[in-house]
Amino acid sequence: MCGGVVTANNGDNTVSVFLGNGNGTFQARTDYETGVGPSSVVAADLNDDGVPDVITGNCGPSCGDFLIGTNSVSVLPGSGGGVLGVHTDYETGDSPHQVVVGDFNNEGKADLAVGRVNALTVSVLLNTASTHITLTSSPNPSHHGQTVPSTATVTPTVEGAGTPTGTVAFINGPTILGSATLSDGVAAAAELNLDRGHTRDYSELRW
Ligand SMILES: [Ca+2]
Ligand SMILES: [Ca+2]
Repeated sequence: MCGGVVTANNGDNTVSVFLGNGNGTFQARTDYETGVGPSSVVAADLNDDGVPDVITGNCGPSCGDFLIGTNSVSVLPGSGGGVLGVHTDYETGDSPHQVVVGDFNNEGKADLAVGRVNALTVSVLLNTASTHITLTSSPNPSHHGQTVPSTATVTPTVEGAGTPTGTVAFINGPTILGSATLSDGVAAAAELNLDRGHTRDYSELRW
């Protein structure tokens, strides 16, 4: 991929993606639906999967008589090659005209700041994307001294957030029992030895 251009199409409720050919020319556009009335657009990787996502500000008549927006921002997750997924809309309050991206609470995830024209206000939308972890072990319950293979499945809580990567640490209180690297969102731990008295899945899990 050689860069590209994305436009906000206020009257059509879409964005258009024009992929570059690397020589200053572009391929034919592909349109993707947004919330009502996109009036500004920016591209940034919000879900940290290495692929740019597209964000639009959807400003209504308060930003211009001809605008039809609904006071929201739309987020369209990128899946690579300029392809965008289904938009998710977030309410912003009146006149959300321009959107910028930055980590405004300095915790490692990109957030949005929206300049609201009539309100003379900047509204910040913090990135709350997270993961859900399911842990299975067998045999369960186990006997003292018996090794217990365990598997952690990590899924994103936000649609289109991509497959989690990293390392899962299986812990019991302050004790790390083992660890495993995620592959397609699944970490299969080496067989773990549990102390006497543990009869169920471990009480904590970090990744
Ligand atoms: Ca992304
Ligand atoms: Ca942040």
